[in-house]
Amino acid sequence: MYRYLPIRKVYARQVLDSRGNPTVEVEVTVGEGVIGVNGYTGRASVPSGASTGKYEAVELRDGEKGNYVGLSVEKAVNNVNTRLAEAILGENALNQCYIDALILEADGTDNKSSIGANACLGVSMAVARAAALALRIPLFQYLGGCHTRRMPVPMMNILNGGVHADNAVDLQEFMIMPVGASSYQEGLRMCAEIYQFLKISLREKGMSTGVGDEGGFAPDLANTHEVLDFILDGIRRADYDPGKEVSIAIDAASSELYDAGKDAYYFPGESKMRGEEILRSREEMIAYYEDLVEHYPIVSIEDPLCEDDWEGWKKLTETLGEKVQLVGDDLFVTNEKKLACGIKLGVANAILVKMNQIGTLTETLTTVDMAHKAGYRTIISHRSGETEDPFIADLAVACGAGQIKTGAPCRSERNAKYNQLLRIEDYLGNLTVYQNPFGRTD
Ligand code: 2PG
Ligand code: MG
Repeated sequence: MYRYLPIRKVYARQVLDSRGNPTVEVEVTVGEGVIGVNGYTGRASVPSGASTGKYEAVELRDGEKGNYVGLSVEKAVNNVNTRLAEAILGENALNQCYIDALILEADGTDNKSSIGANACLGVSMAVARAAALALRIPLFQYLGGCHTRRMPVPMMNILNGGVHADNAVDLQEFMIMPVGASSYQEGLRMCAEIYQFLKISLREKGMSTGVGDEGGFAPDLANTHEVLDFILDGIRRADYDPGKEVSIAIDAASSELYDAGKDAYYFPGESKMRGEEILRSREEMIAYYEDLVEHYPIVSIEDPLCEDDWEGWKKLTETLGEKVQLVGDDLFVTNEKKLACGIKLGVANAILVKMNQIGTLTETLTTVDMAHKAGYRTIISHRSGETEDPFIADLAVACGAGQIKTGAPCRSERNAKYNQLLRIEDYLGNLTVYQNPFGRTD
């Protein structure tokens, strides 16, 4: 078709995310003016984290003088409409790597603090979407190629805690994975059923069924064991076999619990519920996870230790790495250099992939490639502040990641991704592959 698809227009505006905070939305128009083409406009919007890793690329916000209590992103929007537009107008949208290199050059810093990772990523995503539109192929195939057909297993967050909810649950995310399903569609149904049964169980015990930022329930439960017991109950009531058909994953998001002054992890919820201060040392944290893995069908633990504790991570990988997936989120921040360190040191065995942690599509795909080559698993992930943009659903299939983390089957910014995956599976028909990422359990 085309070899040259010029970028004709780059335009950003401020929109709202799922928490009601401003974020960047970008429209990129390509092809206008080329004979026989009237132009295609790709639109993309950028998510935002709450438990952000300290080494993430910089999300530019206006600060004190800005609107929305300082959270407005007018500077980032302006950077798209001026500096980034100038850098890429007239360039070939089909050359994503080159466009992303121009974005990096225009920013000129290591962490995108000049233009803002939110500005950079919005443009990078919108260029890809415009190119796919112009070529008239689905985004997942544009990003992944003609052999792309592996559907991800949902890592569905059905109970929220940590900084994503105002309850007493200290670990941030409790997720279910339908590893025994035979298709994505079936897996999604199983999760949605368990979600409804969990709601019934909570209601019966007089617990709140209000939801947190990612759509999971957010009751005040006494400790992790109690949370896991409720989840097991939900799985069984939905008539699934825990461990065989449905496994459990946790995101401890422990950088949020780590108290540098005390060199220990402080559990505020458990402390409140027990009426005494609960602090756990690194060794106690490792023992804590060993105990959880022994008693529950847990297959994956994300950020079990904080982002700077590489030594602890190494110990933990040696202790539990053969048994469970250990996922670096804040630890790796989707950064090629950080991941290379992890691979060299034998730390973790999987990486959580969030485009806005690094700021361009090309850098994200480079990190994913590096992980796969080293035998690390990849999980494509949303942020706790999301938008209706389902880009990561296409990205998950494109990368053949095999796992996607995008919240509960509740709140439309989460379902936008789950529903897009239904469309992709439908489109590919019975050619899709849906696999238990941890091997067969039966
Ligand atoms: C995480 C994410 C997404 P946040 O820690 O993995 O679930 O949360 O976007 O708040 O960093
Ligand atoms: Mg995380």
